[in-house]
Amino acid sequence: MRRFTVITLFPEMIAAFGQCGIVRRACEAGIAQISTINPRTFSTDARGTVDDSPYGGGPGMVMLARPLRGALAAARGHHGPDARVIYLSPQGRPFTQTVAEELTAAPELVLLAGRYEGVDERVVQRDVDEELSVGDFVLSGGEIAAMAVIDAVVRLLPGALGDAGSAAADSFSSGLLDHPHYTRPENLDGERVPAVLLSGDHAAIGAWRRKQALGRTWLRRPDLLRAASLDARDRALLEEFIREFRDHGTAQA
Ligand code: 9D3
Repeated sequence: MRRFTVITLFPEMIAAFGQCGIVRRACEAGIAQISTINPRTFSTDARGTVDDSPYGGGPGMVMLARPLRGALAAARGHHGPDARVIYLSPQGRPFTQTVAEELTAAPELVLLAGRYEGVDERVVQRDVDEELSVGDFVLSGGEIAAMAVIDAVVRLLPGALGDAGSAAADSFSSGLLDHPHYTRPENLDGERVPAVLLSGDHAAIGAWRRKQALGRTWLRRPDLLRAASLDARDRALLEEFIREFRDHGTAQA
C-alpha cells in the first residue's frame, strides 16, 4: 500500500482528485491511499491564521512555519518517521517521468503544497527532503502539482492499470511521442482512417505507427529525438517520414 499525505489549505481539491479514474480505482483496490492534513488545524490563534507578511517587505504573504510544522509532525505520526517530504514549488527540480519512477521506490510520500508566495524558508531547510516543480508556468499553489506527482506515481504501481501493457507503452517510456489513434467510424464525413490501419497487416501497422511516432517527435520535440537511441530501421522510417513531409507538406502528424 503506497500512502500519500498532502499538506494543503485546500483539501477539497485533493479529495475530488481521489474520486476519479485510475487513482480512484487504485485507492479502492488498496494499492494507494491518499489523505490530507490542513495546516489551518494547527494554527495557534482563534482566527486560524496560516500566513503573514514577508520580512523585508514586498507584496504577498508567506505561509507560517508553526502551522506547517504541526501538520508535518502529524503526517510523520501516521507515516513512519522515514517518510519522504516533498515541497512542490516553482524553485524545485523539474518533475519528469524518471523522477516519477524514482518515487515509486521511495518510502511513503508527504507532499507539501504551498499557497501565496510560498512557505517560510526555515521549513524548506529543516523539514523538506526535496523540492519539485512541474514546469515553467505559474500556478496559484502546489495542489495541482501534488496531484500531477501522485497521478504519475500511482499509474506506475503494479496493478494500478487495468491493461498491464499500457504503462510500458506510454509516451516517454519509449522516449518518443505517441503515434495517432483512430476509432469508428472508418469514414467521418469524408475524413478517412489511414488505409494501413484497416489492412490487418500487423507488421505494416507496426511500421506505420513507429514512423508516425518518430515523425511527430521530429516535428514537435526535437529535444526528445536527440536523446533517443534510434536503430537503422528507425532512421530509415524517419527518413521516409521527412521525405514525404517535404514532398507533400504532410505525412500525417
Ligand atoms: C506570481 C508569484 N510569483 C512571484 C514572482 C512567485 C510564485 C509564487 C508561488 C509563483 C507561483 C507560486 C505558486 N506555485 C506553486 O506553488 C507551484 C508551481 C508552479 O507555479 N509552477 C510549476 N510547478 C509548481 S509546483 C508548485
